[in-house]
Amino acid sequence: MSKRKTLTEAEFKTRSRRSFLTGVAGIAAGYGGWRYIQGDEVVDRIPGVLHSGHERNGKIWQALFDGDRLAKTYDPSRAESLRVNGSKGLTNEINLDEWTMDIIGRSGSTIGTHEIADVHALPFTEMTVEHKCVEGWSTIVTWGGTAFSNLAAMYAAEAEAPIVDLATPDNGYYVSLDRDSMMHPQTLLAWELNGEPLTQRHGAPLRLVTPLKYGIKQIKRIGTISFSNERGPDYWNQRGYDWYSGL
Ligand SMILES: Nc1nc2c(c(=O)[nH]1)N[C@H]1C(S)=C(S)[C@@H](COP(=O)(O)O)O[C@H]1N2
Ligand SMILES: [Mo]
Repeated sequence: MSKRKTLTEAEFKTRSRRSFLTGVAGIAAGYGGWRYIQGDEVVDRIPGVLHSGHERNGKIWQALFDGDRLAKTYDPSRAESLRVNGSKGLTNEINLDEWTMDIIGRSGSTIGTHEIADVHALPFTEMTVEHKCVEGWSTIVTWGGTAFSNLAAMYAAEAEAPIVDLATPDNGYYVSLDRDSMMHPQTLLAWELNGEPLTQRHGAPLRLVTPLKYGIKQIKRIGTISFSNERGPDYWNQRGYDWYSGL
């Protein structure tokens, strides 16, 4: 029996309201609204009126999140090559043989350190999904790696924490995600792209892939994973994008 929830009327209205709000924002932006937006208070470089829309969308998506929902998957023959987009935290090449990843518990202390071989030993999954960027482009690609939940199972007690924060080794890029999204079966720690080992610019040796969120959350070159009770710093949220960034 499917556990998928049927939308109640109230939830359906909420969802319609979201489309309505998106529409209003579009009209406001198009119809001479630019001056109004420009004059509005600027929050983190994004005009306040747009920022509040982003936050509202984020809250609504989170309320509607259904852990059973899967991102659409495609036949692997549909996979295309992926552009490199975003290089924060990736400015230097690293020695992949020396890479290790630290796991930090809620107390703030390191509770584990892994070499890539530890991660490669976990069950392997491949999936062909659409990678979507907030800039408005998308590409169908095949990712290979292991479900984050397999790593989390090694830290069962700490993995009860509601938030997971991830950062590059140099802290140049960092994201914060809700536990439900991290434990979703399509959220992978990935080391392959279209059947090949990841290149450094695509995040080698290990990146996050989570097709129910925009690319901004899919951090390349993971250096630390922290279980937390509170949302940690999030690079694009600090610059005005909604924290949840759901799809
Ligand atoms: N470390 C790091 N990860 C990152 C970014 C970045 O700038 N630095 N950009 C993000 C964005 S906006 C996108 S769309 C994807 C792009 O992944 P790709 O370069 O493999 O296409 O990486 C995400 N992860
Ligand atoms: Mo992106």
